[in-house]
Amino acid sequence: MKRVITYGTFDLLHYGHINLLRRAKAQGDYLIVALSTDEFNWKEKQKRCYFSYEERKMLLESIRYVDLVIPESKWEQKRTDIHEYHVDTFVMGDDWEGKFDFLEEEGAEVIYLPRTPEISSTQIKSDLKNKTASARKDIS
Ligand code: C2G
Repeated sequence: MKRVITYGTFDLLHYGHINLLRRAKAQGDYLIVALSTDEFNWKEKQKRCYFSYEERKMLLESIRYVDLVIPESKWEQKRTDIHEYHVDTFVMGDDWEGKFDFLEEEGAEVIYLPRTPEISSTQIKSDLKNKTASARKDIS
């Protein structure tokens, strides 16, 4: 059984995330998602999530491509995760191209997949903000 792992925040889950998870699963038979905790997101990525870790975890666990969700609480855990979860392949979107090649030293294949270009959680938030603002203008 080929085991794949990927990492991320997955806030405001959207089709770009699903495209990534589908292609990551296609690299093997079992997909582990290391989901950034709320603390990790704020401390390390200055991201305030709309959905809490538990809510984001529940959403991910409902996706057919995802077999296991574990917490991502620090950058450094990737090396040990490879061994602890017997991972064969590490997958990330290509916005991270080259950043995790060192995991090959742990015996994992490292794959970067093209991002889905036109969608992001940040984009969703700003679109919603603009739409609300323009809607307010229309009715005022
Ligand atoms: N992604 C994608 N297309 C998008 C948006 C995201 O392919 N339009 C991919 C990203 O490249 C990443 C995954 O979906 O592989 C999760 O994206 P984020 O939740 O933004 O994760 P990120 O903040 O990049 O955290 O240790 C690694 C970090 O936890 C990654």
